[in-house]
Amino acid sequence: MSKILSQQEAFLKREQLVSDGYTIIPNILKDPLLSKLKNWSTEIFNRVPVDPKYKYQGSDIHVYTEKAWNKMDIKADEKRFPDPIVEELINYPDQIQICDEIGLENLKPRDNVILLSKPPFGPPLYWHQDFMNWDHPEAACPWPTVIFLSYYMNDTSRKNGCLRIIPGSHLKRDRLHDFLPDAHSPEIQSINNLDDPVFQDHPNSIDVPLSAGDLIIADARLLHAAWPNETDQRRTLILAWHEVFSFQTPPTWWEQEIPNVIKHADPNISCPPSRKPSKYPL
Ligand SMILES: O=C(O)CCC(=O)C(=O)O
Ligand SMILES: [Fe+2]
Repeated sequence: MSKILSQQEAFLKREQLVSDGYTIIPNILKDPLLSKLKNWSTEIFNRVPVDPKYKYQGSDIHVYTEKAWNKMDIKADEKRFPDPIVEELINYPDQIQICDEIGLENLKPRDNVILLSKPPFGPPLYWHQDFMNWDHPEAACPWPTVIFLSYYMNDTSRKNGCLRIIPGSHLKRDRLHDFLPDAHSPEIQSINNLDDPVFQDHPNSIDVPLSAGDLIIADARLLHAAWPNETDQRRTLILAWHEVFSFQTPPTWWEQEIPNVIKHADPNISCPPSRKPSKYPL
């Protein structure tokens, strides 16, 4: 099988994911699956109205693999349902190959995708991070443990609401950590003023404009947001959460120090989920 990335390129992507909290591999998802996903998501968004609660995320539609769905005991509705296309995306051969080339060991998809839309002239998305285990020593891992793999269905730019990130914020404390409400909580969803600090510009933020089909991989702890959509075209994102490197085993390629809090963590420790950074990031 021929490589997608050279060894050097794959190494640099991995370094970027570890130190900046994200990496981009251009042009991974191609036709026919890209067009199929575009049409499939457009059809869903034409059918399903957005609850105003989700106005900043633009939508909140979770679609499951048939296998995951059959293990769950919930009734399908327009916002939660199974579809075989999810399996097609999660098992997309070039995506699996690229993750392997980068060295993402023990990669475990959560077997669903989240459809996030930004309708024409939709508002910005607030700053947030999506990690849910901040009280656990896992939060101190210098390597990622939870990542999203995402594709935008359209080319994105500042004009139509591209992603914004604060590189390195998955490992380093930022003043935002001290006042942001929990991601996607009623508190942040009910903000009604676009001048609120949760939307403010940040001196270290960078725009992440992408082309449709580019793969972006990011650490769940990374602070991110999105610009408003100032165009008359919908901007759609398909995001799949994955676990990676089972805690507390470091990547086989890890050469740096392993923090004591991870080395000496009780392997049976269990902590209630928390979206709020406490001790970490330092
Ligand atoms: O809309 C985007 O570009 C990002 C969405 C996101 O980060 C989220 O909904 O958690
Ligand atoms: Fe997010």
